[in-house]
Amino acid sequence: MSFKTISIIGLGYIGLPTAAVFASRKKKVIGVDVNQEAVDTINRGQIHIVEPDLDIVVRAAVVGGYLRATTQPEPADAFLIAVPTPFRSDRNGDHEPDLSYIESSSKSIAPVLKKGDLVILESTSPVGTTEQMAGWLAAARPDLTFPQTHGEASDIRVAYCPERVLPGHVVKELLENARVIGGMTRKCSDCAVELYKIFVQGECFVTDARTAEMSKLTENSFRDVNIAFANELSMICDKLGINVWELIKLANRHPRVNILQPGPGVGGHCIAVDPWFIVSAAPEEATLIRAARKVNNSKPFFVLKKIKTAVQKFKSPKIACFGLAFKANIDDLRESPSLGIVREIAAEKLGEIMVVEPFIEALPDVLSAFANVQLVDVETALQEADILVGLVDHSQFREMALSDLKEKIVIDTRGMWK
Ligand code: SAJ
Repeated sequence: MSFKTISIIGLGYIGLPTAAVFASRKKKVIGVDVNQEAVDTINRGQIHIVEPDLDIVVRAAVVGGYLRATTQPEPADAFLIAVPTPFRSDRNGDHEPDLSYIESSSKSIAPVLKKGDLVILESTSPVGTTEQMAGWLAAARPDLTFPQTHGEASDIRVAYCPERVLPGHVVKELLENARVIGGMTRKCSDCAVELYKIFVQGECFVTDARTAEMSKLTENSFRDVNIAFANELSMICDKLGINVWELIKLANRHPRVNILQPGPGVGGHCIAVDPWFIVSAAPEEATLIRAARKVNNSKPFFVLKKIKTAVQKFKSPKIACFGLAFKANIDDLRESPSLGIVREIAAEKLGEIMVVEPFIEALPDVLSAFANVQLVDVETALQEADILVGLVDHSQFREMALSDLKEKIVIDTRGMWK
């Protein structure tokens, strides 16, 4: 099968880089997004998200005439759906996946599907979503046949292929990472492998759609559980007066131990979300995965308590918060525990707050609304603050020379100022 035109539905953190790398292989790529502003930005050869090197690849793709964005789906040989799958809280405080974006994307491409097309779901999804998507497509196009009813003989091929790229390294990891490809039939998988081989240099491992869906959720839950272990250790060590970073370093010298790093909590839009998809599918069985989520969600409150204790030592405390991003060396503030902590100390009026975040130019709205919060540079924060709170281990913060700290209280949630 030859793929002349490839359409990517959803031009966000995954869809846009994917569209651009297909285009860089001289494929005609049609990017589809409901956000007109994003579409216009891309068509100017610019990007609406921040990711190293992505601007160069997108500009080249648009200028070369290989990538074009639109709000309306058009016919193509392959469709990749890369839209968000958020969750909504249910009555028990657990979380239900929200598949409405996948549903609306499937319904929007259904009218332009033709015999022989391939549809791939890339969005992180609960087990069974690919079959559900195929069901939506089949209901909208009774004139075409689909794998769930016609197996290998179907007109349309359907597969699930999760992305696994690390924000901040997306362009490199898209090319180099191995891919798990779960077709609804063997032919569906083979067809999807052929598509990804256009740019993927890593290995493509074939499985069924449900295993591929679970594989993505498992990878992020594995990380969440392991970070929860580190975060729990940090709270235990605080109680016992032990330096958790030294402890982890020592324990990790054991040949079969590899503990991750504690922090102020787990942020981003993947690791703090995906485990809930497993919990919601198997609530009675997923006890460890649920507990890990709770441990990680509790960590910002532990940090807040530390700050509240520290401010009591000063009449009018000045608190410097180092970092707002959800992790080191990126500008992404989404689901950031650090941002949540700063917002809380601002709302509780614990003192004058100085935020140092070299990756942003202005405070986000949730903070600029507070009169007691300012964005400052490292020097001002170090000179003026009574309390230094290390929230994000940006390289610049790690390398800071912290000599004159006599009167200051240091709360280092990342172990960067050892
Ligand atoms: N974190 C810690 N301690 C650690 C490692 C991370 O506290 O030792 C925190 C980070 O500070 C951050 C959060 O965890 O707040 C998540 O960061 P991350 O670097 O672990 O992961 P993400 O969310 O940037 O990307 C993850 C990756 N998944 C895995 O590593 C298993 C990536 O490969 C996935 O593609 C991505 O989720 C996704 O899109 O699902």
